[in-house]
Amino acid sequence: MGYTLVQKIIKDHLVDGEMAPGNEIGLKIDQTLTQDATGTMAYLEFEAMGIDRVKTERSVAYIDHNTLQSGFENADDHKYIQTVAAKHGIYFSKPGNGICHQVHLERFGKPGKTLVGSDSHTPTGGGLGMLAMGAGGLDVAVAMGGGAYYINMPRIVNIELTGKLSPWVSAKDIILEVLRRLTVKGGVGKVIEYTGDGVASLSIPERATIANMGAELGATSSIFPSDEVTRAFLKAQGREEDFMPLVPDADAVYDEHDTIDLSALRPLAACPHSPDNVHPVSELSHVKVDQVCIGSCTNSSLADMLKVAAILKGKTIHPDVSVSISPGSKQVFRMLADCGALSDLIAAGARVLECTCGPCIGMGFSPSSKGVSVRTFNRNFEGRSGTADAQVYLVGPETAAACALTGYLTDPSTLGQAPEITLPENFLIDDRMVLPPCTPEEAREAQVVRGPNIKPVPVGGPLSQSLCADVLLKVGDNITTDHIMPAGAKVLPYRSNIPHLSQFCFYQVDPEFSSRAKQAGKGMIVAGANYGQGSSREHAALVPLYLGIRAVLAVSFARIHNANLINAGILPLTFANPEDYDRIAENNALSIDGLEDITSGKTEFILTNLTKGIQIPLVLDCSERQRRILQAGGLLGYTKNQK
Ligand code: MIC
Ligand code: SF4
Repeated sequence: MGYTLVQKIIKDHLVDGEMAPGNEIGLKIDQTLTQDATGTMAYLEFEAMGIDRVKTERSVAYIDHNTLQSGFENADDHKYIQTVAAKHGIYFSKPGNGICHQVHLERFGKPGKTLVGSDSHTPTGGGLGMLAMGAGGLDVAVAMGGGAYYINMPRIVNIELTGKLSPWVSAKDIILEVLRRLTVKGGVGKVIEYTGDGVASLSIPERATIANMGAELGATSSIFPSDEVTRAFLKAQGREEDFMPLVPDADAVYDEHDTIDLSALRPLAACPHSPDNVHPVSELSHVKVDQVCIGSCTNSSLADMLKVAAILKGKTIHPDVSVSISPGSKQVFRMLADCGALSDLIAAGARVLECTCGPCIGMGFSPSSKGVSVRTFNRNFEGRSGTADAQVYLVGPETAAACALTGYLTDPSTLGQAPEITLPENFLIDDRMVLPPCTPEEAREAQVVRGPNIKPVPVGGPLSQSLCADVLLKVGDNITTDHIMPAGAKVLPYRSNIPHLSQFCFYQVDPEFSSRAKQAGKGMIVAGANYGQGSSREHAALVPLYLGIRAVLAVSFARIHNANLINAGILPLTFANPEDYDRIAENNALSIDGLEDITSGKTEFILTNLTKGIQIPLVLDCSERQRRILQAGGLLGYTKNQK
């Protein structure tokens, strides 16, 4: 039996476990990336491990999220990351060089390699045929130190692409179609492999758009073959030597299979407030638009920007619409400027922002009250834009540009002939904003600069035999890490300051949560299905830990958040019978016994609801290694014990 793409990469990187579905496997990691909003914590954790120099082939620290700098905090964090990176062998991509995923794709990604990044959209690298995965900062720190990265051996879903996209339809519409079919829970425990004759018609940035938004399916990763299109992209980036062909074996066996006929797709939009709430744009033409945002790690390539510029060229943006443009990288920005397209965008009335995440993470450009914002981004969770009652729609660049002109949600094919864009054969290569690390000799003397905003990482204590605590919060299905630990311009500057951050925990869900937790000193959270979907931010586990949360009882968990809870030493327990979710209410007093047996492999634990006088079976579904981590009170303690 032959291997699929992902099985081939796993086989080449397997250092622990067996490749049987569901088994925990440890992978050697070739490359890591961090961004600044999760990077400070990841590097504090790396320092706490006491390792001098990273052991990966390439580790890069990007600054792209926290660039508003409305106080000293972000700039201090940037300085910390720059100096800690230099000392420990990590490349540093300066603010202004671009969004981590776009720059990594352009300059560092390599087919056949593994990449772990402290950002959930790290799978963007799958567009180049890498096995690229998002993780919490602590897992990235371990990988930088040469430790394995652990995942459950995924089920492999083959999505076969046939045909060719029609004019005005883009890669974004393909992934929106996948989201419509599979939903935001549909990818959990799976890797999506794209094959079929339709693949050859997709450029690397288009494949990257699709792999990027596989994160919204909850998938472990998404991956494309590495073919002649990959070679041409790497050549245009001046690094053809990084190319290696990678295709699945002809007799590879997949766990699931689906087909998408690209020629049948029409422009789609994900409606508020979930990336899987997908409808044809043509059915939404009554929706009046206040704002259009173009960019983010999903749609900020040169081709995306050129398409938008060509649609807006010689026209004027609708008087009631405000348009932002954030190119994905310095390379994209300069090439846009050099060919005159930037001028077309400015002339049409677009507001050009720097090449960072910006509005995607609520870093400015929040919509007006109840405002409709049409974005080429990947997430439209309630409140994420910075405006609690905004209505955010996710679309491709062509649709976004059409909305900018008409002021309504507009199927771009109604505009007439689609513009043709031509991409240059060679891209503009200028890596001066990527600073190489110190040599090992220089590193001995190099100083790490820490500002006053950097506070110690909270560390959990060893697990006790029983857990008695009240339910401090009960929430429903699909709770995102943006609900648990919101981002945005006001909160993000405190990513390295957990005590300060703690006051914002769950504040859009229940503004009293943080003070109630501080008063109680300890507690549990009860949740529905897919708890912790969305970002990789380990702050969504570290802050609850700081607030005394010892266990989360849920119908099911999202992959990265589940790992982050375990790494923080918080028990992620699922209901043996999902209906038992209804038998626990907020403020109920609960007790879980038998936790001394956690490392014995016991999976079922009995919870007593002391308030209601009933018992409920719970399941701890984790590997032996994770049990030992929980026993030690988290991955930091566990890693230290192992040294
Ligand atoms: C996001 O898109 O939510 C983020 C901000 O990039 C996060 C990381 C973070 O919270 O810092 C992610 O996707 O992992
Ligand atoms: Fe940045 Fe948005 Fe991409 Fe997250 S999803 S990395 S905030 S651009």
